[in-house]
Amino acid sequence: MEQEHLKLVDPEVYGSLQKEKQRERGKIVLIASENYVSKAVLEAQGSIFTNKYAEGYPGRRYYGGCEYADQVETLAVKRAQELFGAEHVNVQPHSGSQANMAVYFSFLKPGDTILGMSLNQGGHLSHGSSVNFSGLLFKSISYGVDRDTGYIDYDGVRRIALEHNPQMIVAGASAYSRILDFKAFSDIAKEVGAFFMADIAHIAGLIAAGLHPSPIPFADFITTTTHKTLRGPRGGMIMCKTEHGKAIDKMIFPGIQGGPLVHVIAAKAVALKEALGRDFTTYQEQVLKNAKRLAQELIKKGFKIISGGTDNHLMLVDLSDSHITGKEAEEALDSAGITVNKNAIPYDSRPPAITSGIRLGTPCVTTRGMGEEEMAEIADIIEKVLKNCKNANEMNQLTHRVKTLCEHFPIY
Ligand code: DSN
Repeated sequence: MEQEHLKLVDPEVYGSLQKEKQRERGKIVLIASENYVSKAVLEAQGSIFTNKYAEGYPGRRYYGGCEYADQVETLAVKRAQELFGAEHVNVQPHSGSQANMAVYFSFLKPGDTILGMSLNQGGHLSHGSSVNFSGLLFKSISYGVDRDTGYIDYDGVRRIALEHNPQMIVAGASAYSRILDFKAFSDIAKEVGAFFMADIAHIAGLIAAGLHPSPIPFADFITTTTHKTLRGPRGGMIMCKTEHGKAIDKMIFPGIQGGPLVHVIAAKAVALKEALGRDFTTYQEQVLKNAKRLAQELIKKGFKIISGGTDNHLMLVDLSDSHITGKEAEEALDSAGITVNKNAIPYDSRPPAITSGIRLGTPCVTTRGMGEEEMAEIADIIEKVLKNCKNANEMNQLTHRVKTLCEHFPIY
């Protein structure tokens, strides 16, 4: 029996875990930032490497007994270097936010200016939001998307950069469905003498598979999480040129973190090995095909998608003209077994806790093996849920259709 010890020692946590397993198996997850890791990644992360303290870096630790911790960290670093073509890699950040923090703290002074994408236009908290350390400790200015096209307004980015002279320009987003032009950002950064950081958390898997242009030739620093399209354990990673490596390593440890999570690093190594395999490219190609098809089907049904479609794994559905808010849509879909997140759309008139949009992504459903036909079925269910969420009979039928899909494409 799986988790027999857990069941015996802590039936409450065991119970929650069983329920979570049912939830992950029985619902269609369209949260763009989530994925299902392989059993190999799970085994590495749930391993005895959790017992080990390994402050420092391979070959220069502050504890004895680190020889196997050194092995897995070295493997993770080498694999990331090969996968992304990066000169220097740090696999110790506990999260994407800590990866970003390490970059800012290494190369900026408090009060310096960061220019990042506005949170309510698709950016991330750690790119300068006023409620986040990045906006509290640094002066933050932001760019956004063109109101009509939904695409990043690069002329606008340049104009703001020339006006404010930021020390750091950040490219990267949590809810932007188009290709990021890293060269354009890099040119602007050079023009104003700023560092350029690309946060590729959402699109790391696509970049690794060569399906989104890489920032490696253009960015001073590249940060990412390892658990989204990259399909690894929850965690962060930093890539940079060799010349910046020492400062980054020193800022991660001892600067802002203590002991690295060796079990997570082991799981990162496994996920990076998986990402180097041919199957991974096929998977990412399908992620893109599925996202395109889902967007097309929704558009056919009359939904508005910000920017008119998607080039990556996600899309933002604009519900501002419909009778339902983002929050209500999230709740209605969840009650039919489809998990999404409400999301502000650019220039949203509703507050962040309500919103006028939902964000949909295809990494999870693609990992389950679903293809374009299933995307058409999911789009149909979404449309009917949003129209008929008050009709119990209709909702029962839709819930049944979700259940059937999940049974045909089992996970774990
Ligand atoms: N919270 C993540 C997302 O859902 O996009 C970003 O870190």
